[in-house]
Amino acid sequence: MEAASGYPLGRALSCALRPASSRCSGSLALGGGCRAVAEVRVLVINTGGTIGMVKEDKGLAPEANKLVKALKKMPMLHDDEYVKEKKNSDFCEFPDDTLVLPLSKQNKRIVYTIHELVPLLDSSNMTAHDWAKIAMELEKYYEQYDGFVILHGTDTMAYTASALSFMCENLGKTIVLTGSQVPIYELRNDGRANLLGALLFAGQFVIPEVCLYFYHKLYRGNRVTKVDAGSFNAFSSPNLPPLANAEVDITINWETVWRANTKKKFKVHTQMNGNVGLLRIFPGINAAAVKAFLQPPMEGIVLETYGTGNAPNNREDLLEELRKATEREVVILNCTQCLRGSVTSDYETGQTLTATGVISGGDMTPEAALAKLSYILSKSHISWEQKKKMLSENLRGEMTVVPTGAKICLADSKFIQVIAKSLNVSCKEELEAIRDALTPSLACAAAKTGDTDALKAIEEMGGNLSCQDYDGRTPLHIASSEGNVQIVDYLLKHGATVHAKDRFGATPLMYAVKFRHEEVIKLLRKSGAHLSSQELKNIGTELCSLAAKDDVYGLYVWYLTGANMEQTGYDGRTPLQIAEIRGHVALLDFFKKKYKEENEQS
Ligand code: ASN
Repeated sequence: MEAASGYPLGRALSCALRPASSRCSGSLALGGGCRAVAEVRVLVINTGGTIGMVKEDKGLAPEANKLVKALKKMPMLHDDEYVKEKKNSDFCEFPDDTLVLPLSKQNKRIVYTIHELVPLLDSSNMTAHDWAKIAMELEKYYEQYDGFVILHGTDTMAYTASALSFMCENLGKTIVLTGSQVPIYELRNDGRANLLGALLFAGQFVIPEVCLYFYHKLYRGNRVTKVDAGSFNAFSSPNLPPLANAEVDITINWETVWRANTKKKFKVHTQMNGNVGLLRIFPGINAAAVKAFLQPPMEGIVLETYGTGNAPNNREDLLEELRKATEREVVILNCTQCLRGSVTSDYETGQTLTATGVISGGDMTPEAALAKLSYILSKSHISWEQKKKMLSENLRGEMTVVPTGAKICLADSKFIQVIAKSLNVSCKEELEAIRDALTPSLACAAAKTGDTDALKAIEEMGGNLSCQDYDGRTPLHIASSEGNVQIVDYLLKHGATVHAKDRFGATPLMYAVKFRHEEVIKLLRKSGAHLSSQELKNIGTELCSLAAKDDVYGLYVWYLTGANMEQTGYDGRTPLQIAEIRGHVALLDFFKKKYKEENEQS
């Protein structure tokens, strides 16, 4: 039941397609409001940490209800003029505690709100219960914000980042943990720069990972460890280069960014298993102490061993305790004590340890290994064998797994080679630059023509299928406009993000609605796509206009997006009231069915 063309587009898109000169003050109006296209929303969850601490008699401690007031006085972190202007405009409500960054180089306005958890904690006091609190907050507000920042103490930030990376299942938005070594209220501090950097990443880029931003670098959260208590450069990611560097320019290492390859919606898993622990071996370790550590209720431990995963193989008493534990199905995950490197099977001492039933933790940090263990052991519906298998797999980019089988590399692409030759290019970096320049156009063209093979080839060359063209469109935007369900499905399974916004602020879902592709809308929704809260708020007039024209299908596709159909138009009437006044029988029937369906669901 594809509708006839000529339907007035959603206001955002109709505005998007108008010439730039007719747009309101150089920015795009979305819906009925005056929101600039470049406005993005970030939720900051403040859990505590030095960044918001003040010196008390007994030392530094977090102080509640102080941060927002202080930030409002910092011009680099809040533009009060902009808020005043917005408050004076007719359509925009800005709650009092709203903060706004000055306009960024990327021409975006990052509007942010701080939610303070109670009580604020020194991160040394944090437990899995606090991780669950953060995760639930993320789930609750997931659809209302474009990105998230978590303010956290540095002492256990690597543990929380690792835990959240597993607890956040099918993540599609950017989450950035940050904090500081010196309180933001002090004259010389690192809090301001860290908060600013974290907001810029969370607000401007879709990096669907739990990240950690500190001292000009964005890291994968489950790869970091705190290495310095007295430096602003407190974190290191020994086995994975940073995801991004914020130097004079921001450079993102898109090839390293982890993509979930899933079509499922975001959800959080909060029931972590607490019967886990870390055990560091040392020369002469006491077997009785190891035995005691491995007793019930312990279900899994991370064993921190020497070098490439070695332990003494002349200590039968110790090996016996480890063997007995694995036979009782206690999981023992082997990680190196070294800062950098991986567990291997190079040494006899390491192989003897493996023979006791210990599993290799590869190049995972102990923090990530502990979090992974706690996460997997909490999944009660999977078998012990399955759990062990999952521990060896790369679930969130936490470990390096060397791919098996031949991989096509950049140099294998005839197309790129021909171009490179005519441009006199020979070095790898230049080849990569050509690939990156061509990928968006090639991938969007492949999405338009429905060429899965071309998409596969681009991916195999290391091209990113979430790449954006000159107008910020991704292949998913194109496939959604085309209504090509197979390509949409392929892209979703290969890491394409449903949250990408083009230059006009429109998501793939918005295009699917615009061109009325019902099946694509359903597929995108299943993968967690949603219209932003701002867009949802402002579609009343559009819905009423469809109701006035008795356009049942037009309303139905909006309904599929999760839009609130009871919104009023500019004259205060709902689409249903308009249908009643005009006596549109088919439309009234649609509303009746919709209410019936909703009642049955609730
Ligand atoms: N003790 C502090 C904390 O972890 C350290 C910091 O944030 N720099 O909460």
